[in-house]
Amino acid sequence: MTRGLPFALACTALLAVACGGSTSSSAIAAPDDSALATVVDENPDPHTLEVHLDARVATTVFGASPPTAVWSYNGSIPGPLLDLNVGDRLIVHFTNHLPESTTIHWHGVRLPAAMDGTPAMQSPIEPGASFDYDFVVKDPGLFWFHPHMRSDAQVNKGLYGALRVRGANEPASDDEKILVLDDIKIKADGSIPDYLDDTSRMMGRGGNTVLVNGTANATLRVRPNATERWRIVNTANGRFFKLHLPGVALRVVGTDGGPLAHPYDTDALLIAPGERYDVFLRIPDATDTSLVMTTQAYDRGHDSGADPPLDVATVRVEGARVATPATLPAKGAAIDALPTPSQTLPMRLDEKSVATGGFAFTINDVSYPNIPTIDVPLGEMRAIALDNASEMDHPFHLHGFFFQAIARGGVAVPESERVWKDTIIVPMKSTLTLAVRFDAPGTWMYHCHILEHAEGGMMGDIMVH
Ligand SMILES: [Cu+2]
Repeated sequence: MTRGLPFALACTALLAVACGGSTSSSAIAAPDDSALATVVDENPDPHTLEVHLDARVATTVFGASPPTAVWSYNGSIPGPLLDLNVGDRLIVHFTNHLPESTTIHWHGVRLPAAMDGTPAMQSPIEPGASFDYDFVVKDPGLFWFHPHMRSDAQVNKGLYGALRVRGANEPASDDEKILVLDDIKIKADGSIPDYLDDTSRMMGRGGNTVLVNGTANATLRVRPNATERWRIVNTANGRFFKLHLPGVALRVVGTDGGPLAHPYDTDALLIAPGERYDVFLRIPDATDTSLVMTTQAYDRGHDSGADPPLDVATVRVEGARVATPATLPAKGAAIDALPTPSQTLPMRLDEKSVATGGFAFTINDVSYPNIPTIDVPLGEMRAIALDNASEMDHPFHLHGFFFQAIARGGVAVPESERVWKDTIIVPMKSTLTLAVRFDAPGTWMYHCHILEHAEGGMMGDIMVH
């Protein structure tokens, strides 16, 4: 299960230097910016991935900037890829070497609540302390891990990593990449500012440097005529990516909760913080050419639509042509509708200025931790009726369960758009109703995944028992 063992060992030896494509001093002649750091599997059982992970201060170099002090998992940004198959057990021996307490939340993974890494279910892991995470992965897809304490600051400093779970009958591709998208704000001296200016508090911290797998100005190397599969996660605090690759359609075949029944093509793939998309694409049959992937303008409120497009990565077409590329997937297994819930949980999302400065983000006019815990009997269905009364989009995330969107603006979501999600955009000034079966006991958090909004109060607990 371990990929590239010698590289992982070399990374361990470097200690303070980030690995996995973040270094500009790599000895490899043609850097592959799509490579993620690896970690040693200490367990001989092929169905168990057992690793040591720590959170530590490290130094890395982003593009042409001077060195940047970051917070990292195992010294790299992103942290090492955790690569599993459905049904595998993951054991993570985690140690906190940061100067403050932390936890790890496994975003999107259906697991026992005690392993979910939230303040509701776990004591903080203090500096110098350790905790073992141990669970079985039940669902195929791309997931990610990050702290759930001061998440706005800790994720911003670099604490995030990807977790891939392969299913039994995955569609074939010629090549496969994972793209972990982020943006960071770095100053001329290479340091990450202790923000929070008012714009960051309001919109979520927007960076000035786009990162793909921890690399600024990344180059993704692809073969002419190849069918590529890209699993993409947006780990940014606040930036919505709207990916565009000139002349190449992205066929969306999966999202947060696994494969779609009805894949579709897009040339503008919108990905809010916390969301994942699984896409196939056919690379142009033109060797030694380059395409620039950009993130396009998108209005998520407060005049953000005026922000200019940014370059995300250069897609470099080179190497041996693929004569017979894999077929783009056309159809997936049907997704059954959840039963219609008989009870509804209304949630009105809003924002307001507070007299002491800054902003409060509210659910039903209250901010976390003052939002009353919602009780749901184990196994029952609920509708979550989201009413976004604010002037900006909020990506709503629920821990522990996948949900289905059943109505937008009071109009039923058609079967062709039925998917399993754990994070979904609630557009400004709109309503969205979700259906959830609460079939796992424990206290589960729900919150906006713009991390400044979550930490600013748009977060609550649901107790299932
Ligand atoms: Cu929000």
